[in-house]
Amino acid sequence: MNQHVLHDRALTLPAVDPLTLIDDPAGTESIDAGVLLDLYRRLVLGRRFNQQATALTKQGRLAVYPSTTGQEACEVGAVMALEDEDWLFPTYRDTLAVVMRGVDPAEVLTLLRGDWHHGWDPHAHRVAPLATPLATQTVHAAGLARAAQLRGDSLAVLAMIGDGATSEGDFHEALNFAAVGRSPVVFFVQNNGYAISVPIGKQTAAPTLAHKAIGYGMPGVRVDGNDVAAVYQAVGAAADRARAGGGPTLVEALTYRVDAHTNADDATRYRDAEEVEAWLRRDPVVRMEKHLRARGLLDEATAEEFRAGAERAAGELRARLSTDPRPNPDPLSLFDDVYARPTSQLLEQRALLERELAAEKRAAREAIA
Ligand SMILES: Cc1ncc(C[n+]2csc(CCOP(=O)(O)OP(=O)(O)O)c2C)c(N)n1
Repeated sequence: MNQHVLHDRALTLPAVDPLTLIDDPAGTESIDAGVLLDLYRRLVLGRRFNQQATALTKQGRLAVYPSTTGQEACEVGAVMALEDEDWLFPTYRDTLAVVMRGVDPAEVLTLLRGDWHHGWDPHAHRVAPLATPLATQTVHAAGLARAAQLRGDSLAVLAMIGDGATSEGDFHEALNFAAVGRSPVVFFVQNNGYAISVPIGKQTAAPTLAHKAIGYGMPGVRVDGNDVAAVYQAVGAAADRARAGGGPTLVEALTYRVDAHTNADDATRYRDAEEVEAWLRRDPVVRMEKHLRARGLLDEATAEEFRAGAERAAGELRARLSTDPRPNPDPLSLFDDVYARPTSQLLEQRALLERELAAEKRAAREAIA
């Protein structure tokens, strides 16, 4: 009888203990010292970016901001593991990851400012738009990776996703599709413990999110998401494997969102201060700084230079968002770039909005007359 072989390689269950490097002074010796310093510089920049963006919501310059304070090691480490030819597929929370990819921070915040539906040219930076519908970016990432594979392009695709979004059907379809085609995707889950107010325990019955990989036929890895060097190493290894034709990997990073879900959320309603305190003691910026100092790689002058650089970048962003002319787009342009040939439902919705806008204009004219 013909024996069908499901796998050509045995997959082992992921270790529950996450990979961590920076708690041990010798832990990062395999990573170049210049890279380690650059990772730290970017953590400092990232923390300041989060603080500045949050302040801009209070000043009414930004409509909404999903902060990654506490998650900077994930945002920085994962993106810095990419090569120029690779692609990034972020979610709404991953603004910092997009900045780290080299996109102008003011453009990155365009959507969150409410100016326009998107802010940069995805092809120029190899960065897809921030996806607000949960997990849709994972199918787009799997599709692009498959297309690149069929064209013979050597690249890796990084799809970033939250723990809550792993309950979406799209996540299942993306992992299944990528694994069957052995497509070059790294699915990077930032497990920050909550989907708004829903804790991870109510999200999945799996022992860990990394375990889910085994069911699809790809390796699953757990990493300390507050250790920038460990994230850099784990995502880098998965991306190298993807580029070399080894197929997709699921990387679960354990981290914590220190701020509320967005500035519109009150996190004290669903989590207690002790929990937040415990995670603050594992702050990714402080931990990396300690590690570098213990290894003698960071002196005070360099630390000060990094802080000053972050302060300058924050000042520039504040000035840009306060003075840049706002585009004020036509509301009907909302429908322009959805489909090449719009569906009948979309045309109906467009006509409805057109009538409502005309009625508003008439009412305003009558009020003046
Ligand atoms: C398809 C879909 N359903 C519901 C929502 C509303 N929603 C926005 S964020 C969110 C929680 C997501 O949590 P998680 O994936 O853990 O990401 P985190 O915000 O923690 O980074 C929900 C339910 C949405 N944006 N899209």
